[in-house]
Amino acid sequence: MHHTSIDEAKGPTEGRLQFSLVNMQIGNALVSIIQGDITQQETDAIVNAANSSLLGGGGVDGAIHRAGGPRILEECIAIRAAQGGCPTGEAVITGGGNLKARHVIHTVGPVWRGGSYGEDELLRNAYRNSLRVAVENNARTIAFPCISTGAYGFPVERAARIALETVREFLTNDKSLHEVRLVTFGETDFQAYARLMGEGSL
Ligand code: AR6
Repeated sequence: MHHTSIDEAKGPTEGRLQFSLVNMQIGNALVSIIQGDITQQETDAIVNAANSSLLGGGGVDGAIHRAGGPRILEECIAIRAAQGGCPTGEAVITGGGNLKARHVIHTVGPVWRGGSYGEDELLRNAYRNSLRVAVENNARTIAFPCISTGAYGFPVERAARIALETVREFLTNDKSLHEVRLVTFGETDFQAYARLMGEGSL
């Protein structure tokens, strides 16, 4: 069942309002799309759009490490020592450091190379494996950024469709998650999700 609404929610984050759009129940979980800053989310876990080195970077990765403090990077370095980084489409977990979230799940989305190099499947894997790792660590609520759509150049609407489809598929079988929050940063990403939800694509 669809509930489509635009609400002003949660008050200002870093000087701008955070808007929430479209809440939809799938199984036991609420899927919500918001526009906001992922570092400010109070979900059990937030997902980082990392790279295979796990050593940090720009974009959302930089923002999470800045806001979360050095402990997150220390844990990433330990994971790297143990397993040699994180392959594309896989996910690893650390604590949340100074963040409100208890965990950060670091996943690596694909670099967009035109669409015929398995990018769709790799992006699907990044969402699915992040959800799996969240459940394995008893998270009930999780927030995602728009993985791969920044520095990695994945087309926004195509990525949004994959995100929604993968979340829906996962929630059809999972009974433990209570909320999956898709956090858009820019207006364009927010509107891509809004269009898809409006079409009833989820
Ligand atoms: N909250 C939510 N979303 C954000 C935030 C934030 N604070 N900051 C940026 N975004 P990107 P990628 C959005 O480039 O494409 C890094 O250097 C941003 O607007 O962060 O997966 C890594 O180390 C965009 O919609 O990730 C990798 O090397 C989305 O997050 C590489 O970039 C993803 O953009 C990964 O590239």
